[in-house]
Amino acid sequence: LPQQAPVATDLVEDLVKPYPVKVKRKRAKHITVNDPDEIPPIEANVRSTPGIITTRGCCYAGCKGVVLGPITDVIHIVHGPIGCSYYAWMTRRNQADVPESEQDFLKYCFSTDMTTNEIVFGGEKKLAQAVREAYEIFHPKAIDIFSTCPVGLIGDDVHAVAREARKELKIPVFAFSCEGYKGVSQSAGHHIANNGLFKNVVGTEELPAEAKTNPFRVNMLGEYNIGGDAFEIERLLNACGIQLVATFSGNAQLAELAHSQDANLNLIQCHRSINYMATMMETKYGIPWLKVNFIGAEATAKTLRKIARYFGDDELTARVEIVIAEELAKVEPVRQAVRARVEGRPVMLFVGGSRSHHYQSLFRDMGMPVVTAGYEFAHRDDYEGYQVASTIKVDADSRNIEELTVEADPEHYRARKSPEELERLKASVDIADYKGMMPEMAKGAMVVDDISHHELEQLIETYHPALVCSGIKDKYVVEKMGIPCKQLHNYDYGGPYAGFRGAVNFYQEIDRMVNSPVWGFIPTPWEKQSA
Ligand code: CFN
Ligand code: HCA
Repeated sequence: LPQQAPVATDLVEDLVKPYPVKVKRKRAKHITVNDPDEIPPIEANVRSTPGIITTRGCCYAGCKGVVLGPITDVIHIVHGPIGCSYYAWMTRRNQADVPESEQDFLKYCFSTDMTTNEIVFGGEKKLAQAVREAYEIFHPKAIDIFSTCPVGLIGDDVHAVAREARKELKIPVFAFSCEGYKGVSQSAGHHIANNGLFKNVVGTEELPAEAKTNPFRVNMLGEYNIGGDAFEIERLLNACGIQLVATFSGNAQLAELAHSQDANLNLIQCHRSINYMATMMETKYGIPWLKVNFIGAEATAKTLRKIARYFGDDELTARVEIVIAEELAKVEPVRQAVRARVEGRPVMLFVGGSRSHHYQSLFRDMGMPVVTAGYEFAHRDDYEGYQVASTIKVDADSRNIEELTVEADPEHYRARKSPEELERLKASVDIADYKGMMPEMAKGAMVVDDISHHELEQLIETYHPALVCSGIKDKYVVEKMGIPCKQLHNYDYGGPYAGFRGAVNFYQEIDRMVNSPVWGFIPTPWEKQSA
C-alpha cells in the first residue's frame, strides 16, 4: 500500500473547530487518520447531529429505492405524500432490460398521493383502492407497499391492507413499514427490505431441473445495475461459464429471486445493503458467501479468480484466465494512456455505504491517490473489514431492527461446513480480500464518517483535490469551488463502470473531467486567496 503524506495532527481539531463543544466531541469520533496495520476505531451508524448538513438518505430510500425498487415485474406502491415518490422517480438510474413478453413497471411511479384528508381520517381505504386499481389496470404478478413517514405517525395498518388484498386478488401483496424516520439512515431500510424479501419471496419457487446442470451457480448480492453495471457483470460471468441464478436486485424479476436458493454460492458486491440476505440464506439453505469487487480492472480479474478458486475446477480456472487475458488486453492501452495524464492527482471519495471503498480500486488502476474518504452511513465493519466470507467472523455491529428467526431447512440445507469447504473459502479469500475501506487505504489518509458540508469544504481547502466523488447534495457546491465532482451514486449520465468495459468507461470519463479546460475558468478558494 502507498504511504500517504502524514496529515497535520491538528487537522481533526481544525475540522471540528467551529462546532459547539458537545457537537465537536461527537464529530471528532467520526474522523480518524488511517493505519491499515492497526485499524483505528471510528464511530459510525449513529444518529447524525441535528443542525449539521448530512448527505444521508432515509429508511424508505433504503427499502423501496435501493433494495426492492429495481425489481421490474412487481408494482411498488408508495403509501405517502406524492413528494416521496416524485423525488425518487428514476433518479437512482438502476437500469433494466426486460424482454417484450415480460412485464416491466420500472419507469412507472405509483403513489397513494396522501393528502390532509388521509392524514386526518386515515389512509387505509385509499391504499386498498390503490392496490385494487393497480391490479385491475396492470395485472402484475405481485404488489408491494411502502410506508413513508406520515403513515407511521397516524398508524395506518398497511400489513392488514396487504393481507386483505392478498385474499381478494390472489396474488402476493406484501407491505414494508419503512417509514423514513426509522433508524439513522437508509441502512435500516435495507434490513427491513431484506427481511421482507427473505420471508415472502426466497424459496417460494424452484429452479427447473434443466437449469441445475451447471455446477457453478451463483447469485450476485448487492448489485443494483446502476448505469448498467449488472449487464457487464453478467456478460463476464457468462463468458466464464458461470451461471447467474439471481441478482439482488438489479434488473431482477420476482421469479429469479424466488428460486435463488438453488444457487451454490452467493457473491456479495455491496455488503452493506445485503449482508442480512447472505446470512439468512446461509443459515436456512447452507449457501456460503464471498465478498467480491467488480469495480476496477485489477479488482475484476481478482474477483473472477476468486470465484474460480472457490469452485476449484481446472476447466473453469482455465476459462477464467482466458477471459481475463482477452479483456485486459483491451483495457491496458486505455489504462496506460489515461494513467499518464492523471497519475498522482489526489481524489476525495464520500459516498453511501460501499462505493467509497470499491472505487478506490479504479483509482488505484489509474495511479490517483485517495487522500481522504468516508461513507455516509456504513457500519464499523465496512470500515474495519473484519468479515470477508461466511466462515470468517460475524458482523457484530449490525444490530437488528426486526430480527427474523431463521432456521435451517433440512430439505435444502447442504452441509457446507466440511473442512474442504472451509479450506476452499479461505483460499478464495486469500486471492483478494476486499475486506473494507481501512485495510485497503493508505496509511495517513483521512477517514471521515457521515461528512458534513462544512467538513467537506474544509478538506477540499486542505487537500486541493483534482476530483471529488460524491452525490447530488454536494456536487454543485464542489464544482462552484472550481473542482470537478463525479457522482458515484447515479454516475451522472455515464456507466457502466463495473467489470472491464466499465473500467475503460471510467478511466476515459475521469480523464475528460480532470483535464477539462473549463476548470481553468473557475478559481479555487486557494487560487482566490493568492490572487
Ligand atoms: S447503489 Fe448501492 S452500493 S446499495 Fe447503497 S451502499 Fe446507496 S443508493 Mo446511493 S449509490 Fe450508494 Fe452503496 Fe450499496 Fe447506491 S454507495 S448511497 S444505499 N448505494
Ligand atoms: C438515496 C439514494 C441515493 C441518493 C444519491 C445522492 C442514490 O440514498 O436516497 O445523494 O446523490 O444513489 O440515488 O443514494
